[in-house]
Formats: sequence, C-alpha cells, structure tokens
Amino acid sequence: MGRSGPGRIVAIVFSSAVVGILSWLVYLAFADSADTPQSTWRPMSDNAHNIHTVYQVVFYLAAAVFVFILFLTLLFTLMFREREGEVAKQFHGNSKLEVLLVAVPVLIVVAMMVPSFKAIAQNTADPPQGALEVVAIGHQWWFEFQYPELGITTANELHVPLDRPVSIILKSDDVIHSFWIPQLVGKVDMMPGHTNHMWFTPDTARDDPYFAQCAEFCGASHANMRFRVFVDTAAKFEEWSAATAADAAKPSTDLAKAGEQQFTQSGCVGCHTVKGSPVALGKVGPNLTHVGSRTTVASGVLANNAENLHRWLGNPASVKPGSKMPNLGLDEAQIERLTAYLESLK
Ligand code: HEC
Ligand SMILES: [Cu+2]
Repeated sequence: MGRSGPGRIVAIVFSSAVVGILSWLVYLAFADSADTPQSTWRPMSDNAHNIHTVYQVVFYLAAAVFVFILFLTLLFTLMFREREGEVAKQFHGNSKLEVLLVAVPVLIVVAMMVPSFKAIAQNTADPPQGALEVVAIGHQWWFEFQYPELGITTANELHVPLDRPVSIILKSDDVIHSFWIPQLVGKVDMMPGHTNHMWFTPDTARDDPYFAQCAEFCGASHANMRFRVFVDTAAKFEEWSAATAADAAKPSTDLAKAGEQQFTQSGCVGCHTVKGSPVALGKVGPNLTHVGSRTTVASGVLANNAENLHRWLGNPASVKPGSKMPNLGLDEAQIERLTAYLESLK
C-alpha cells in the first residue's frame, strides 16, 4: 500500500510541518494565557494543584491525540490520493487493527480516570484539623462571608491566611450560584436549602487579589457577580481580622456625620448592617461596617472611590442590571453626604 520513494518523504515532511506549525500556534496561545489572573494554569493552593494535575493529564493526552490524528489525516490524504494509474482499494476485517483501536482509547480513558478519582477524593475529603471556617452565602448578585470563630461578617472580599487550610461552607439565599476562585479552588455550587463544602490551603501570599466569580448562571447580573480573595501572611491576616471584627469607626467630619443621619433617613439601615450602629441592622444587602476598607464595591465590579460610590448610589441598576438595591431617588447633596459616610467606614 501507499507509494514509496521521494513522494512518501515529501508527504511526511509536509504533514509534519503543517501539524508542527499548528501545534506551535496553539501552544503559544496557551503559554500566553497562563499569566492572566483567572487562569487555572497557575494554581496557588493544594487543591488547585490537584485539579491542575488532572487538567494537564487530560489536556496533553487530548493534544497528543489531536496532533497524531491530524498528522495521519494529512499524510494519508497525500499518500493515497487518486492519481493516474492508481486505484483506491478497500479492506476490512483487520482484527489486529481493531483490537488496537479499542485498546488505545481505553488506556487513554483509564489514564485520565485514575488522577481524576484521586483528586475528587482529596478535594471532597473533610478539611484538615484546625482549618479556618468560612461560611460563604451567594446572593443575587453578591457574596457574603461569615467567619463564625472570628465574629466577622463581610462581603465581596475574602481574606484568608497563608498556609492554613480554609474550610468553605457554601450556601445560597436565593437561586443556585457557584463559587469559583480559579487559581485557588472550585467550582462548587451554592444551593438554596442545601449546604456544600470544600477546602483549600493557599500557598502564595501576595498583595494583588485573586479574582473570583460566580460560575453558575443566576440571572441578569450573573456576569457582574464577582469577588476578590486576598491571601495574607499570618500577621497581616491577624491585623485584618481584628480590624474587621471591630465596630465601625465613628464618622469624624461634619459631612460624614450628616451622611450617617442620611443613612438612617433614606432607609439604608433597613437593608444594611453597620456594626455598632443601633439602627443599621438590615440583612438584605452587604454588611457595610468596614466598606471603606474594601478595594471594590458592587461585588468587585467598581473600584471603591468617591466617583464610583456616586454612580452606585445614583442608580445601582446602571452598574448592575436588575440590582436588588433600589434606586432611592437621592439628590446630589444626599449622595455627597452618604459617600463621605461610607468612605469613613474603615
Ligand atoms: C432594599 C434594600 C436596600 C436598600 C434600601 C439599600 N441597599 Fe444598598 N445594597 C442592597 C443590595 C442587595 C446590595 C448588593 C447589590 C449587588 O452588589 O448586586 C447593596 C449594595 C450596596 C453597596 C455596595 C456594597 C459592596 O460591598 O459592594 C453600598 C455601598 C450600598 N448598598 C449603600 C447603600 C446606601 C447608602 C443606601 C441608602 C441610601 C442603601 N444601600 C440602601 C440593598 C439595599
Ligand atoms: Cu451567577
């Protein structure tokens, strides 16, 4: 079968070159994307490493199959193409080939299955002793974080200490959401009426946040339901948790004091908690006790600054379509005061 001599060599060289160039382009695309902040190709926790190992096994096996099949397709197309004096021949009933065609895929599937089962068993095991417990609750469209042992309730920015296992208890207040920090852990569903668990041990502290987001379509602002994770050194985490467990700072400027009153008058207190305030006890929206210390507002969508707070208070739905925070029809002076108050909540 096939032809011999220079024709075959040309076909092999040509097919290899095409497949080689294609593979190189695919590789470049991936090598580049490895540095993007949501890439799972830079795992930074024990369980993220486990998941990445499975991913690599599957990815490289699939890549090998792809390259090999592409190469054979090109090669055979060239070698066995119809030409003057050549007649296409059909054959069937080659049992050696058939056994091979079943055995090789079975081996490939087993090679993917073993590390998958191992990773699933590790990731769903009980968290190690001494893990820090965090209850994460999904809301349309923001994340609430409670640290029962530290007396902290916060939102949209999760702080965890380096090298200590973190046990996440996942719940939902309304519809199904999914908790995903690509470089650290996930994704696991947050279900109404059912509690899920997972854990991870972050291995790289840094000042930059890890980006995270809801990974289960949950309505109009699903794409705007993000959060940030800060992996702090033990000392920095200690500092953060002491500050965050404390009552809110009292406003010191006249404008911020006026803002505190406005906060009650405009009914913000019915939906938001500010720890230490006798009236701000609402549980509908994010806990704002230390909102002034967060880097973002509106679940990671806006940088936390005066301009963006204006924008948010002026019309939340312009930032997040369908937002559960209503447009309260505030005038410019009211927004000014409220912004000063919110910024004072360090
Ligand atoms: C009916 C309940 C409700 C009222 C009243 C309300 N909010 Fe909200 N607020 C929410 C909800 C829900 C969110 C979360 C929205 C989201 O991120 O999708 C929110 C988010 C916020 C945020 C962003 C917090 C963060 O960490 O991302 C700020 C700031 C805020 N509200 C301030 C106010 C102020 C000031 C008032 C009063 C003028 C007010 N809210 C009134 C429900 C309410
Ligand atoms: Cu979602």
